[in-house]
Amino acid sequence: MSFKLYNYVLSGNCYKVRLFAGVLGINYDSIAVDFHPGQEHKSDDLMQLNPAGTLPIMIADDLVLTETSAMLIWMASKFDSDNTWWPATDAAKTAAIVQWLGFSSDLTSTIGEARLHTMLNRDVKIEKALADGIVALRRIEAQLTEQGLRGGAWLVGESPTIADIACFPYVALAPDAGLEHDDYPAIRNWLYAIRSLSGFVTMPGIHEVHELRNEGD
Ligand SMILES: N[C@@H](CCC(=O)N[C@@H](CS)C(=O)NCC(=O)O)C(=O)O
Repeated sequence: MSFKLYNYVLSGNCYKVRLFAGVLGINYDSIAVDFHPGQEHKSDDLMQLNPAGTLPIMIADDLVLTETSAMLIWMASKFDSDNTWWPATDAAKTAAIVQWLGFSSDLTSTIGEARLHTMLNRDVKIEKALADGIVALRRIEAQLTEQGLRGGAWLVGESPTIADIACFPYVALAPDAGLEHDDYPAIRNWLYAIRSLSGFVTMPGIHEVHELRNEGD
């Protein structure tokens, strides 16, 4: 196995890793964690591995990784022989990708929090989470519109990168939090492009492209 993943099926952050593994065609060892209602990610054993008490946790080679951005960089560096998902020698592109990796945390703390509220009844400041979530969606929409004017379909450059993988889950899952995609045409095209990637895997709340086709297509 390439790595071990402490995983929860409904977690958008765990899904980043599962999605990227699918696209890269990597097998891994998944350890299911009872995040809800069991709160197993706060157990002594898992807090020892990750004092932040969050999922996912990745064990890779001698590393224990607890930040999804680090996991995506590690996976791309190790398994993407074409170096397109994380073009390490291109200073401008990697810097732009890191900007979006940082932004993906904003998606967790806005749309992700609002989703925890609607799905798991978590006590959060829902109005603020939703308002900030809309700001985040508008920022992605603006970037994708600008990229589209240059003929591109992805957040950075001309091909998909780990920036797209990191931002995809909570944008795609926004309707779970009550934020629909209707007002964001560039986002809708981008979601479709990612869902069309070879090796794409789903999670509850995100459909495969073919599921939306009419019967007989
Ligand atoms: N900085 C971490 C954050 C991961 C994160 O927030 N994970 C959520 C699940 S999607 C979590 O474990 N939250 C803890 C909780 O809500 O109790 C990363 O990017 O990997």
